[in-house]
Amino acid sequence: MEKLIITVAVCGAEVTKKDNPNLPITPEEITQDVYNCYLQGASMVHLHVRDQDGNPTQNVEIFRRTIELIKSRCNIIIQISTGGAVGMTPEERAAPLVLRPEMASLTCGTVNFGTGVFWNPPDLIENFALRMKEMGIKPEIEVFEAGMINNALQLVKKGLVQPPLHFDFVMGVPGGITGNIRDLVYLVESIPPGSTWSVAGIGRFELPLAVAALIMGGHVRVGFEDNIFYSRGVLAQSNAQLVERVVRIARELGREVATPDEARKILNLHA
Ligand code: KMH
Ligand code: ZN
Repeated sequence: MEKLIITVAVCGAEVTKKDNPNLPITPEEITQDVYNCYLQGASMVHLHVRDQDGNPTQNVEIFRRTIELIKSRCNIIIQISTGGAVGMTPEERAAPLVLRPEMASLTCGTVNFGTGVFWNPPDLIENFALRMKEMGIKPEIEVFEAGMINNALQLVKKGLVQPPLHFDFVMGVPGGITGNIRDLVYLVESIPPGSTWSVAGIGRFELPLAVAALIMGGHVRVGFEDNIFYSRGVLAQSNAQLVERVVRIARELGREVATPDEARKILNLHA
């Protein structure tokens, strides 16, 4: 089986220090967390940043500083978020693409997101995909609902995204697809041959879906963006603790963990 790519989503846009005091917020805290996760075996970071009050922001300078700090510590693949937070404008969300990270997230459809709506109409998706293509940034196709796979295939038809595609199935968001294994199998069977995929299970779905991906040959995303608990009612001490658990289970299953450069080869990134 292919080596395992572990992505860590260290802070996201929604979780607060009140939810888990171990949440990294500043560029320095985020960098330290990313580095600790890298040491445990993470080869990619899905990156959001926060402003000085801890609110989600797509501010280019905060992204720039955070990316510089991370790059000064390790060679982990940096995948910035273009999802940002519910309610941000498309221009706000796309702003950090000017930093030309290796990868960026690209959600391929609109979905209810808790009490809000994560708004991704066709013109927004196509515009983001075109910018990524022009800047040589590989998209991670974020799938919150099965129909988003078909939307991604339309982008391929229009020449806006180049196969092989890399998908991330975000499962268990209230408003999106469930976190059941049955639904994961359906999503995996619905993507084109030659694609790579990872799964980000939300909350209690994180661990079972990670284990399923390990067995099915997929890749895994963990981190406070998706889940702040280690076990039922017990807060995780750090993102690294969540990464370490996946590495441990992978080893038990005989699945080797990819370094960032090995992950670059698997994902067809020009390193
Ligand atoms: N914060 C969510 C509304 C992404 O990063 O691309 C969207 C999100 C997806 O986190
Ligand atoms: Zn995100």
